[in-house]
Amino acid sequence: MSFKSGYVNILGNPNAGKSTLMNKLLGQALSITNAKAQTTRHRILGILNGENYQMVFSDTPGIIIPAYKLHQSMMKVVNEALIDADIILLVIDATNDTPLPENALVKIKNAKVPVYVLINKIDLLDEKVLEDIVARNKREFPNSDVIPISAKTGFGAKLLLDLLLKNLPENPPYFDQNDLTDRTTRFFVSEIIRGNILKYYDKEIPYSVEVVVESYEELPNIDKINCNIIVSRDSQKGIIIGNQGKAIKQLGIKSRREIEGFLGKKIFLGLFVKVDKDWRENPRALKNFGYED
Ligand SMILES: Nc1nc2c(ncn2[C@@H]2O[C@H](COP(=O)(O)OP(=O)(O)OP(=O)(O)O)[C@@H](O)[C@H]2O)c(=O)[nH]1
Ligand SMILES: [Mg+2]
Repeated sequence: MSFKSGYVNILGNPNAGKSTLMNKLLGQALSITNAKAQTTRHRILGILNGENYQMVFSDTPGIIIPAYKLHQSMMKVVNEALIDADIILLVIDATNDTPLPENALVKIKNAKVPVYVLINKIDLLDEKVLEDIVARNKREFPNSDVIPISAKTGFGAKLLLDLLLKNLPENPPYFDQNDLTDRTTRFFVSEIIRGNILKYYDKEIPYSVEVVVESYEELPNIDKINCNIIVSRDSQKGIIIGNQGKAIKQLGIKSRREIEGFLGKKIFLGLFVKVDKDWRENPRALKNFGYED
């Protein structure tokens, strides 16, 4: 049998459940997820390897109208994902009827590749409401399959994977068949810490923070990792550290455990807080932190 391979790019509004869906389809928690919007800031590839196929999923940042340079970089990778997709998965949050920004909607509707419209979070809906939402989306996307799913419970995931496999183009694999992602261990370490910051801090902190791995030393029984937590203002530094360092200590304990689970290895984790005013607007800082120009 011939080999099938292609890019399946996951797009949609912030908080629609894109990262949860990719993790479910991969059977692995690769991308961080959170109830707060704008969790994902990069394009993250998750690769599903089968005997005769390789599905290259792209998790992408939620589509927004950019307010600062960080957002512009986030939307640049969304646009790239719109262009290089073999198949587009448009994830719609059935519990939130905020429309997509018009320019993105037009691009998705005019895409030359199959677009599957996934009505997500149906575990939170009753049937009648769901029927209305499906009907509305069928009118809006007459050329697409509209599929109800729950990325959280996995409802619809098997059906979706079968459909994707059927529609995947014939191609040799794009990546080594042992690869699970294009991202490095350092990237996932910093994302796990940022994920915990999203979980344990609120107000403006989740949107003002970046995490950078400063050093990573692999020893036989333990990895020694030092990370900088970058914030935009002095007052945020105090919040991250907390009264007598209690908050950052908790953050370190939770993050260490999660990273150890991810790596299957013991780690030492050092966390340091640095202020870099307006890093979200500074092209040099953004480049240093791995964002596209
Ligand atoms: N009940 C329910 N919750 C879901 C489902 N899918 C996602 N969620 C929740 O919705 C929130 C957002 O999920 P994410 O996967 O982080 O959403 P996202 O689209 O990647 O968000 P951004 O990266 O911010 O654009 C999280 O709290 C998820 O647990 C679902 O099918 N059912
Ligand atoms: Mg996400």
